[in-house]
Amino acid sequence: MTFYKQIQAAATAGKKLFAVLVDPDKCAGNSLPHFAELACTTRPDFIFIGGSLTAESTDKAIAIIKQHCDIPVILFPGSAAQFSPVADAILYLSLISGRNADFLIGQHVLSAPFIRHSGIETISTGYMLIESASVTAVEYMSNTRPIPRDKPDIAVATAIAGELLGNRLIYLEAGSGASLPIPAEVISAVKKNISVPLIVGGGLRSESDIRNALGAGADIIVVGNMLEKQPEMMLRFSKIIHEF
Ligand code: 1GP
Repeated sequence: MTFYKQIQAAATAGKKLFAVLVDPDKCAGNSLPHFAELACTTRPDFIFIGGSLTAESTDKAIAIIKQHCDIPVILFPGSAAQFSPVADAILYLSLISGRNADFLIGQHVLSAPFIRHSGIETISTGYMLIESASVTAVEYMSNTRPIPRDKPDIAVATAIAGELLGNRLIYLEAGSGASLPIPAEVISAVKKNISVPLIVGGGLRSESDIRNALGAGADIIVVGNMLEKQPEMMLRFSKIIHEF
């Protein structure tokens, strides 16, 4: 079964999924093997890998993860340069909240021949940046404006457009390390208006942040920053998500 079919089946069954995010640049020293071992025992559903700006090799980071852990590794690339054929799948992200052609189609053209040649599963994803309290790395690096956090109607129209264009997932992103996560009103409004699974991430730090996102309708929860600082929270978050 493809990863997308697994995601779709889980969303249909109301079974929530957990993805931990690894930024290859923030895995200096021994932290990545330890993180991967922890993931191996905690069993999140996916390891997403990528970042807005990375200098480290994605191939190398995936190789380290795969030495220590059998959880599927899914690319969550900040640019075409982060493509790696050794990942298990790729979220083929179109930044549909923005109006920068490079992130709507440009990076895709650059990476498409490599992706096709690799044969890895490709999951088209409408990626939507929602305003947080301050400028995030993804906002700056993508040179796009996020959707205002108090305008759920714009988020809904954007998500519907993303689905109509053929995206098979919608990802509501506050930005890695965002001071404020996606408002529950935006999550629930989008969820009510789409039929593809919904990913929510960015600035989720506490159990209540995660419960709020799940309660509002997130199908997949992504946590990065918080677990870099406190990896031991992975087990707690995993329990909350899987028992929700
Ligand atoms: C960022 O949605 C992810 O792209 C995760 O964000 O690092 O803030 O958890 P955090």
